[in-house]
Amino acid sequence: MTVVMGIVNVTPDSFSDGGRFFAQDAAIAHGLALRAAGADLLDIGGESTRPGAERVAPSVEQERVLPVIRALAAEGAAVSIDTMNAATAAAAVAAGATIVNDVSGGLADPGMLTAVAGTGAEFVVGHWRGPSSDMYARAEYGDVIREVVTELSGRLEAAAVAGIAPSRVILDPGIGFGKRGDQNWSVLRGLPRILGIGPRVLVGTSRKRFLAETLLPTVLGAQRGTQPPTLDDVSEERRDLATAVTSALAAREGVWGVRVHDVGATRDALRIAQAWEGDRRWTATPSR
Ligand code: PMM
Repeated sequence: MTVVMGIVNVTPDSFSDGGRFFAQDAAIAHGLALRAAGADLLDIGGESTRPGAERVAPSVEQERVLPVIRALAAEGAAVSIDTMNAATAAAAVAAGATIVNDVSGGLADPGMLTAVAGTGAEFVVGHWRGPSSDMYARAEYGDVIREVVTELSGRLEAAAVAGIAPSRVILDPGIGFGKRGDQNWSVLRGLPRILGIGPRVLVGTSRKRFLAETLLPTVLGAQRGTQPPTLDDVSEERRDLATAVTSALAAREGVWGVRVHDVGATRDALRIAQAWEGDRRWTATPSR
């Protein structure tokens, strides 16, 4: 069965009240709720990678995430750390994380590959072309899927040179990272080619802008007054339903895991899609 990775953000702006301790308690409670809803893995992040987001100092990031990782690991949860900083990755593994999830695939911090190699953790290698502050400036492709495959293969090779065997690597095409609407659909359509590289594959579409862009024409009827609808009019609930659909379709292609906010909706979608498949495919991917 496809692994469901539940998203736990420990950023003050993720919680209305702000404040570090409040954010940590809320994140721990949220992680436990996601686990109860069927998450196999909890992905803890202390730095937003949203388009336009500014970087956070590694010390601040660690203050946010380490207590949350310790608490969730102590509850028996499998935990990954969503970070682009080598120091945070190493500290997170020492605190109980077993997977380092780097959306930059080791490009943002030159120390990342060596740090991960030394921990023995598994390594999610995201496809990335540069910081979120101006990521769309790099969304220029001739053949998007071919370029993503080539660039991810390059990162896989760099990881191997640093001592991270391909069996420890999970490739992620980086949906929304340096990719505009249609480019994301091209990448999803090309998933078999990403799977063809060899390692396990993780896909994260959850609540992303390209889903809202695709749904936008359907909210026209709901527009208020004379204002045309904007992406904000595509509710979180509708983005979650769209995410459950893309996650089930990705699972059908044979990905190892999906990264989502609404674990319950995606779990249901995966169960229904699997029932359709019967015994034909999807013989369990070992979740290690
Ligand atoms: N997307 C975000 C953050 N971390 N990690 C992986 N492996 N793949 C993703 O697609 C990914 C990620 C950005 O989304 P969020 O800000 O809603 O968590």
